[in-house]
Amino acid sequence: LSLNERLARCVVEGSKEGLFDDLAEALQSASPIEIINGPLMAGMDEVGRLFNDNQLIVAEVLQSAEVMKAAVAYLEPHMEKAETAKKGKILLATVKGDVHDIGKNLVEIILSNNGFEVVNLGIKVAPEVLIEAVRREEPDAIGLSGLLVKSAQQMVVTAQDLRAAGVSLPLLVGGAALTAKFAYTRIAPEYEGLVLYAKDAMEGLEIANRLAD
Ligand code: B1M
Repeated sequence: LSLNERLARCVVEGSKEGLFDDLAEALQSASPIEIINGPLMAGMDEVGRLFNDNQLIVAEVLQSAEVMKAAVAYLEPHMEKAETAKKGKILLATVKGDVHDIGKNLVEIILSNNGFEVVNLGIKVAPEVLIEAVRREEPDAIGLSGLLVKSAQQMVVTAQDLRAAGVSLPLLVGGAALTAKFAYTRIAPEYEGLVLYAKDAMEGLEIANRLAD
């Protein structure tokens, strides 16, 4: 197997055997983000496909998630860090009812490596908890992540609740079940402030940088 195939296989099989050696080798010719977006994401997509096809059970998907998290943790110190003054504070949360956090945590790593202060509220964050955190933390923007189809709808509800609470900070939204179209036609009309869709963590950073300028 090629190096990329071995890395993807570690994720698919939920096995850390050889993982860190292969990551070290991959780092010689690719950046951490390229490794994450390439072979590691390819492995995760395959996990999603196999799970959808009933060839994997939740416990196995969880093991794959553990491998992905371990790989990201290994790569993190190798990521470029911008030595800049704090550009702003961003609250991050996975929406109510959703436990998926690998993508959100990737967004956290990339934003905090690039000058943003990030307050990560974790998973299954109910609108009232988010609103309380907005009052406490006084952030410059809010980031919501969600991977389930129902999470996209939950983002609409969250946007409505934020508006009702008088919050109009820029709202960055992302996650596999979301599309730009849904963000701009379903979430944005329910919110007072700007709604911005990011397809991945790097685009999330670009948007955050634009907001900070
Ligand atoms: Co779940 N799961 N899962 N799962 N899981 C999906 C999402 C699914 C598509 C798999 C499938 O069926 N093919 C499916 C959703 C179906 C749907 O709603 N359409 C699914 C399901 C059904 C479920 C359960 C319901 C299964 C069950 O219990 N029967 C259950 C849900 C529990 C719940 O949330 N209430 C469940 C549970 C789990 C595990 C716990 C086992 C585990 C999560 C572990 C964890 O996160 N700690 C898990 C996993 C790992 C997946 C898949 C396989 C991989 C997700 C992932 O981590 N990808 C996933 C299939 C897939 O996506 N291929 C699947 C890697 C990660 C880096 O990508 O999070 O998409 P992602 O982030 C991307 C972008 O989306 C974006 O940037 C990242 C890339 O840079 N992004 C943002 C994300 N958030 C952003 C925020 C931003 C900006 C960009 O700004 C704020």
